Amino acid sequence: MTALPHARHRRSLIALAGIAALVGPLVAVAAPATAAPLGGPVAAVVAAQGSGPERDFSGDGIDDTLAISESGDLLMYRATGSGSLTGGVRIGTGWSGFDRAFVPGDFTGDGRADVMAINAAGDLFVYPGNGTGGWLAPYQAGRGWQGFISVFGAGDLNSDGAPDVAARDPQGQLLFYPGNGRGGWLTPRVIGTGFADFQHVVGAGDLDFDGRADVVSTPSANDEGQTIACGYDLHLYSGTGNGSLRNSGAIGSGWCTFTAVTGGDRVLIARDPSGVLWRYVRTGPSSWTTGNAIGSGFNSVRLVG
Ligand SMILES: [Ca+2]
Ligand SMILES: [Ca+2]
Ligand SMILES: [Ca+2]
Repeated sequence: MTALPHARHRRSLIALAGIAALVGPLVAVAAPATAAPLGGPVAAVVAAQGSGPERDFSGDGIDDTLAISESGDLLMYRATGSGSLTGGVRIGTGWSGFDRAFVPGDFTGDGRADVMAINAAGDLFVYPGNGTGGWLAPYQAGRGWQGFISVFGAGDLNSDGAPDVAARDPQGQLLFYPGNGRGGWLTPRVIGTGFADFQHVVGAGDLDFDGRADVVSTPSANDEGQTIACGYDLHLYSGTGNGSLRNSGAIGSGWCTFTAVTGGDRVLIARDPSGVLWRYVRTGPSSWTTGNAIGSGFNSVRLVG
């Protein structure tokens, strides 16, 4: 295990309480009438407590990797039981217009993983997965989402069974957008500061094995104008179960070279500069598997985070 990070690299995390309203994205709580799949009791489809974003789109129970090609095709790479990826299958077209796309897990509450996508105008759309590699009718679930440093599926940070979303604004605030389990939102709030300089921040499930979903960050390769040593740099923010986080220090090193990182349920998948994807599985409160190379050639696509 790594030691605690050098103080220069440590980021403060200040929980802010009592914030009633946010200056930022306007969230449309109600989905438009075109959204068909929002019915059904939430209790029947809740994910396990502490889970990260579910990413099984094909329906075989194994999380998949999604990416957008240069021509705008949405590609699904099914994973085998060992994590190795099969060839990409096109499951969507016209995705080049989305600046961001990520997997929140099952946002709509039907037990099937979904995708969120944000266009240049800041409109956020939900693409509900149909469980067999296709889609139910997409719908708009927000506006004003342009301008964030990143937006990502945070897992179920408030332990209510519904997956949540988080975003980093240019001031470094971490904003928490709780899902309502039916394809809409509960009231967002700020849950941290000092997140601007990280290269990647993702939810990856319960990494410290306390039953609550957590968040990790990786540093920029060039930090504060200097090229930093690539150590002590996968940082854990432990979820408290009520939507807030606490800084739990470094849980890995060498992560500053990765050009993309996605999180699943106690799994991180990271792309190295040569386009190879590496899979790391959290096996205990302080242990990872050795990274396994699960695919190559991913420099020509954008990973769906
Ligand atoms: Ca769903
Ligand atoms: Ca939640
Ligand atoms: Ca945890």
